[in-house]
Amino acid sequence: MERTFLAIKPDGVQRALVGEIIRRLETKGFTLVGLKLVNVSRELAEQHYGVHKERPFFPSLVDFITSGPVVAMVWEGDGVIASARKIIGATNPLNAEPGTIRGDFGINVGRNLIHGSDAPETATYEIGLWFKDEELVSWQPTITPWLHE
Ligand code: DAT
Ligand code: MG
Repeated sequence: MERTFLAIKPDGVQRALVGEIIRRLETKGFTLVGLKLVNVSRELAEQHYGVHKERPFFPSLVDFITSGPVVAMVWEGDGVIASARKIIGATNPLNAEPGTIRGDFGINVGRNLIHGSDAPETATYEIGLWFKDEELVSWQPTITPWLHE
């Protein structure tokens, strides 16, 4: 079953959007298999955002993601990687459609509330970076027959 890594950034936690964000993924029908509150180290932040190392915004991005608690999550379901990216919305909240998390709650690219893996390879990398195997819980929701034909 496909899995993705999502993280509610410090702005989402400070703005009390944790429940709202989790609700959107839960009610869509995806399954939560990993969840923890993390004070992100600079080392973890730099590994997580390694692909952006040369970008001008990299230092402020690392400062931001290490500035307060982050809710790290792994979600499971058919097509969850691409679907979660749609639920999250465009990188710049001003371009994100209403109805998406960033479109509904954000106004600035440096405060865009949530991270989501963008492809199967990055999902695998990010899940392994943030979670130990034993922190992930495989379970079968009883609503499964009501979500899948
Ligand atoms: P996404 O988070 O939608 O996958 P990304 O991987 O391109 O976007 O960038 C990672 C984060 O870096 C993004 O969530 C916010 C920040 N960022 C991206 N582009 C930026 C820019 N032009 N100015 C400031 N921050 C930016
Ligand atoms: Mg990205």
